[in-house]
Amino acid sequence: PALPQNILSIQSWVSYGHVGNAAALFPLQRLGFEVWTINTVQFSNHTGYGEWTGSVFPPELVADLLDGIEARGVLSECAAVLSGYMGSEGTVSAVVEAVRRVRAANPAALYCCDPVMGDVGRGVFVRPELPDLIRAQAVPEADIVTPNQFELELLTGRRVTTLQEALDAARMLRGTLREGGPRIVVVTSLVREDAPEGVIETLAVTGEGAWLCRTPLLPLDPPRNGTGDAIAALFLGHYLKTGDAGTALSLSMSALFAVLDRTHRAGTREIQLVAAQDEYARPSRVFGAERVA
Ligand code: PXL
Repeated sequence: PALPQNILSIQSWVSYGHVGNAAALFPLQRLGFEVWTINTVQFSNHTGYGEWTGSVFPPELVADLLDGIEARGVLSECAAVLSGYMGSEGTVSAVVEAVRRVRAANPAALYCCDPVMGDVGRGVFVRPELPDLIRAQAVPEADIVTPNQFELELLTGRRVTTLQEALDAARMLRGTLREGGPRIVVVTSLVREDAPEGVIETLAVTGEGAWLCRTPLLPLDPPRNGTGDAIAALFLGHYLKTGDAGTALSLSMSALFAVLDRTHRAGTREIQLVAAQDEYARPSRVFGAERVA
């Protein structure tokens, strides 16, 4: 039997609940991947609670752990690198350096960068110097980027209120991704003026075209942290498995909807990532991805 593919995931860790690696690890394992986690922080819980305990790890830890992995002689077997929330300037450089080292061992390795910067309503919630660094250093190394609508606007300097504006901005961002890779932009949490009421959309733009996946908008208040982290992991996993962005979009959003639907019904603050485990590979309700360009 074929061995599982390996994904290096560099993100935060929380003891309680699900954000960062604690939102990415289990869905990817449940899809059959081996995940090499490097944790950039360990907090008791996500910062959305307003208080937490724990530590931010020094950025040098990323290279140190990668040294140890490399010493196992397995770096060339790394199929992809995934990064999310980056707490400091040092983490951005450390992640970019890790991507370069993985690519030196396996030139075919993909880098999926979730450019976590902020959200509609909350504004920028990372340190003010991070958006420029992510745009200048991380995005040009990426094969897949997964901004939400707010981050797409911040990365491109464009307003996005219609499907056409979303397509234009996504194509503009796509042009700044690494040459030679698949260059996929996935825009999450798209709420546009010219969409039907009561839905939330996710848009995938590649060199072949664009696909839109529409899922029911659930009343989740307060917003459920970790949702974007889970989407990036699920999309990367399904893309590695299928090699098709439209299929990966449909499967990952169908799985995510199942997680949020359970969360809504359970009424919990944390996303129901474990309870929804049977939905990752074969979602019970499939939302198709419609070709829009
Ligand atoms: O979901 C992004 C994220 C990542 N890591 C930590 C967080 C959050 C969001 O709240 O608190 C520690």
